[in-house]
Amino acid sequence: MLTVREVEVRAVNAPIAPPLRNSLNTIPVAPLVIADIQTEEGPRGTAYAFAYAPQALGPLAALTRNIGEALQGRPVAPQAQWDAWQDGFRLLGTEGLVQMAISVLDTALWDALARAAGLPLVRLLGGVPAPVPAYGSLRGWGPAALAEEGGRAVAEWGVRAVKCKLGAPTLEADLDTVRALQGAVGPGVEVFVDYNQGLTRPEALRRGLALQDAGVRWLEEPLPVADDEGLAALSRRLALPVQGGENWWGPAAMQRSLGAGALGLCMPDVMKMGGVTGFLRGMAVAAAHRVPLSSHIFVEASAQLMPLAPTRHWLEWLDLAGPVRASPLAPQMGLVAPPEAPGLGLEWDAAALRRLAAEV
Ligand code: SMN
Ligand code: MG
Repeated sequence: MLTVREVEVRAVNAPIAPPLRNSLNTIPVAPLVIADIQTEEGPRGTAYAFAYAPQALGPLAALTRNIGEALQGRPVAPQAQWDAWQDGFRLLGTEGLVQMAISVLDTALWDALARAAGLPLVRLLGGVPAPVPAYGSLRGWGPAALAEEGGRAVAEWGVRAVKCKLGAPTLEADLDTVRALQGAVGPGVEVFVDYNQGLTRPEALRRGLALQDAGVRWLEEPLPVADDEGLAALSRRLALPVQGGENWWGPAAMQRSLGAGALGLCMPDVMKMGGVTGFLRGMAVAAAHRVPLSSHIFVEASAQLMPLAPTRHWLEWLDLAGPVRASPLAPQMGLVAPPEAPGLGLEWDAAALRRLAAEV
């Protein structure tokens, strides 16, 4: 049995080059919170969360530190600890930064357990480190930038699918982007599109029908995450599957959406779902509904978890921690395999962390 000695929390601004763009935002840096757990017995565990907005970096680091402090002297038992956290924060609520802090601590606990066992996490959890197909999640905006980036993703990683952001003022402009990207990646590579919750119900139907005719293969977050009714109605009208889930705050939220028939495909985010524990429980929800499950960002944890998903689909290749990671990870011939190193297989580049450290 392992016992927590100390939890250390750091923050870093990892550059995103080229910046991540969508119809609303440009994100040039990834504000990351890193949690390191030192056990009494020696093994350490590490994980990171993405704060999305610079304004959230300090508060997320502080919450993670405060929640982490209470782990001192506690056993490294993430499943039991997860239930204790969900119960303990019931009055405050476990959406938003609280769930992100729980998620990163949970994942660091799992990393410590797997390192102590000398096993990659996927093996500790009873799976095999099978390679999972990855899609290239593109960062750019507009036809020219996306065609160039999409062509590069296919050439460099051998991916058989790419995803771009849409949500231009007109449908015609969105179709121009899709056609340019399709032309650049060629007919054997699937194209997915992501609206980041930006459309109205009638516009989602209008654009969805046109994108379906254009040969797009998934329509991600056309409507706000809470609009299960609108998403379910849209899903009934389209042959093009509606994708979503990166904004679920845990397995119960996932169950509500899938139970409502909102989505044909799902993609929970390990750092919003409640870490490895929440994601494992989410996999069971997807399996019960027979809905294909993809991952959202966090390539290291996703590489360990996706082989365990009964309805595994695609791993999203969008490598936010790459600039501060020492351990290599990249798709090879379109596949991402979990490394054989113990734990998540995640080692930090100490010099990069120092250079990019944020004061929090
Ligand atoms: C996305 C969201 C947040 C960070 C990176 C990317 C996007 C996706 O919605 O699905 O990749
Ligand atoms: Mg998305």
